[in-house]
Amino acid sequence: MRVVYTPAHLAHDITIETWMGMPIPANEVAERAERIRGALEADGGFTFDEPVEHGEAAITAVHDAGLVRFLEAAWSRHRAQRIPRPFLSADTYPNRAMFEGMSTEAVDRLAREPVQVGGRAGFWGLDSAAPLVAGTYSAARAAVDVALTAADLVLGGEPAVFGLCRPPGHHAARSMYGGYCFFNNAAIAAEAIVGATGERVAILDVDYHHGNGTQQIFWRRGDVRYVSIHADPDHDYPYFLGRADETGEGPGEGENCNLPLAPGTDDGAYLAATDRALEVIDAAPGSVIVVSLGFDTYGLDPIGTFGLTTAAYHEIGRRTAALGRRLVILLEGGYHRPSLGENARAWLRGAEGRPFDPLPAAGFEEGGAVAG
Ligand code: Q9C
Ligand code: ZN
Repeated sequence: MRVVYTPAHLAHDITIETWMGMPIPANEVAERAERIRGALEADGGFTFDEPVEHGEAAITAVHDAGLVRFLEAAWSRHRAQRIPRPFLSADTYPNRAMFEGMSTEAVDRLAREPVQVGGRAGFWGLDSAAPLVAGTYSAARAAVDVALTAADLVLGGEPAVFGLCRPPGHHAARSMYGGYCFFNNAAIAAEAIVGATGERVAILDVDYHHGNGTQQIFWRRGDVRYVSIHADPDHDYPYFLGRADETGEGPGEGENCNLPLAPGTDDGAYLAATDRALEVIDAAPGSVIVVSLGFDTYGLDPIGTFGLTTAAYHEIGRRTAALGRRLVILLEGGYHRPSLGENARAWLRGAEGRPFDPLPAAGFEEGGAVAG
């Protein structure tokens, strides 16, 4: 399988994030992508391509240009304001109750994008889990190029390509970043594929978290079917979206399918949900699936509660490919660093119909995670 990778992700050099008001060691770190690259290199069955630069038009096809401008300038504004913090995080978020009783027109007129960057980060951001540093914008742009290059390779005839995107994307909405995500790599790729083929495209999101951004972007779209398996938002981030009764509106009615699962979900229940998700995808025409692939469903993941095993990833990859559609597979989350390489290798080998044999030399320093 071909893999699109660039060391440009290293510029998004994150060591600390904030969680519920306190600094904690960052989860979405550069080591994640490097672990996966190392395992795929060691496998020998993967070849690596550098991304091709695609420019801004593919991004503004799904994102507000104001978000792009904010992210581009945010670090220089942070520096210019001499904010004594190692990364940018918002000072205020515009809770909708701040405007209670004011008309939509009044709010549009009065609640402009703030001038100071602590307010601007709240205007464009969802939460404090997406710290922004000097190299974040260039890395996020490169992740988009990784996704678009993977899509190009598939449109050129490859049956399945893996885009090693970092930072991830599925929490980023049209006009919002958050949840470690800045640009929605999968949505940008799906939009580009619709544009290039005129076909319908399906997105299968198997990250542990609901891809609120992808859902929002395609909510009214009849040509992109979004199907997501994730932790029930009654229990986990992003809390406000991801329920089964969110089915889309207008031309998108029935094109959004959420399959929330209980905390602690294991292989059996997850594979049953996978079969349901694949049925929903199979029921609409189209020849390409964009996969938002997260490994935070793994049993040892530090922020997820599910109990998936490496063997399950091999099987999910196998079943996804068995639909017979071409796959643009893009990395989202997954934070148990020692297992990421083997889990990615298992999934991708499954998608190629190859067996999975654990690499003896790749043993997980922090525990025998191969069996989960
Ligand atoms: N204790 C992705 O997986 N909350 N984003 C973290 C940590 C934010 C996850 C809480 C989770 C965002 C792409
Ligand atoms: Zn996630």
